[in-house]
Amino acid sequence: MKKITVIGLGYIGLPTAAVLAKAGMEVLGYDLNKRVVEALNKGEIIIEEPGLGELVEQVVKNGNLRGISTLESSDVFIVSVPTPINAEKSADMSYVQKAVAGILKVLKRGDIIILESTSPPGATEEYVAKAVNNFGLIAGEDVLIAHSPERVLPGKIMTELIENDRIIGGINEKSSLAVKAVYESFVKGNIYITDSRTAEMCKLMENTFRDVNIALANELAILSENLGINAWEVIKLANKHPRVNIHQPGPGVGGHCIAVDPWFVIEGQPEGKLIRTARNRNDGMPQRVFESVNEYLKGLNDPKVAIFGVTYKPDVDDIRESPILKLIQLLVDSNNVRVSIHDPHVDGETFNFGEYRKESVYEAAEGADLLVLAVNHTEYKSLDFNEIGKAMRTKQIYDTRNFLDRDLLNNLGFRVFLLGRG
Ligand code: SAJ
Repeated sequence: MKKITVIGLGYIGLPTAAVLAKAGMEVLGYDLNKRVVEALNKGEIIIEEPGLGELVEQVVKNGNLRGISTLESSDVFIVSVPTPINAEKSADMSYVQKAVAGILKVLKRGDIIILESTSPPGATEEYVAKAVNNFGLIAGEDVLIAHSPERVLPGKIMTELIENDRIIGGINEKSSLAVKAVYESFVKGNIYITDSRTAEMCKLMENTFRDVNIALANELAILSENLGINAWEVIKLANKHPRVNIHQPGPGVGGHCIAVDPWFVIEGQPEGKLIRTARNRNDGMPQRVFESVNEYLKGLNDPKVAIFGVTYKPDVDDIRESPILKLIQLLVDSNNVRVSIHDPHVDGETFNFGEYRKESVYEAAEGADLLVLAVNHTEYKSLDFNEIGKAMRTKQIYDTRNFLDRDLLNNLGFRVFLLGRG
């Protein structure tokens, strides 16, 4: 049985550690954050992800997974630490470098190192293989190294981790084959082998593909607003074509992946113009929504807006790179509108604008002149808009996701604005 250490117990590392433990491996979970490690050793988690809590409890209880704060000798190291983006839009590889430096302290001949963190092309060679060679062991011979990008969808991680196909890009074939054997212990999808640079680029291009497509949908929404067309109707009908799949417009693209990865592709590449334009189009959406909000509040005395949802997408507790935070920042900075916020998944203490957060939808709507449906959380589908309307000063709703039942709201006396409808 192999001893595996997972470094970085976030949305990817912890689920990976748990499924490996379930597959019968002896798994150690390492994190810099002591709170995460302490929780883990009690069989608890501090993030939201369907199915994760139960599995962690089970594998900690049966002794297959344990949290550590100091790295120990191991047969396999899986690095799944964040690779955030710098102010100048390049990858911040410092967490990866720190993880690799930690591994070198306990590394021995025959070990395997897997980089799962999303990284720019060339990173596995540059930050892992080179460090191992400099340390005095031969990368690809003494220590086998590969990039295996995670591709799971937050909210569905526990099934996608097992069912999805997996790409493994070794720095040589020997590395790829050894790493393939590790993932075969729990992956039910196909496992494809390639080189590390190709694997890095695959992961980045998957998210870039989505970003560029969302940018196209957002552009359609803006043009439709200008032209007096309903973009949602266009999308519905155009998507009847067998080879067309227009994505969903919205108030912007968030999360630590799609809003970030395209920048890694064009890092140092001035020719990546299309990708750059798409990124800017999506990043511009909070400003566009902000302008519409101002338009809908025009003429009102001391207006108040209630923002429903702050996470980067529905039914998660993750606010990283959320476009809604940008929207709130614009509203707060403008100084001419009062703001209240509601989100059932986010604790007021965990984000910058927590002071504006209200516990109930009615408190958030109290005295408001516009309710902005910013995130389509499932809970928001069944709200009592009759009661919400009574709490508001002006019955206006701006649906940025085409999520709410317009006829019902109209019948309740609401004026309904829809992003993408002219
Ligand atoms: N969004 C739109 N319109 C759409 C789809 C999404 O505006 O049509 C927005 C969402 O509101 C959200 C953002 O895009 O703000 C990203 O959401 P998402 O659900 O598309 O993706 P993520 O970031 O949660 O997960 C993505 C996935 N990548 C792909 O689908 C290609 C996932 O498989 C990756 O593992 C993950 O990135 C990652 O970790 O890289």
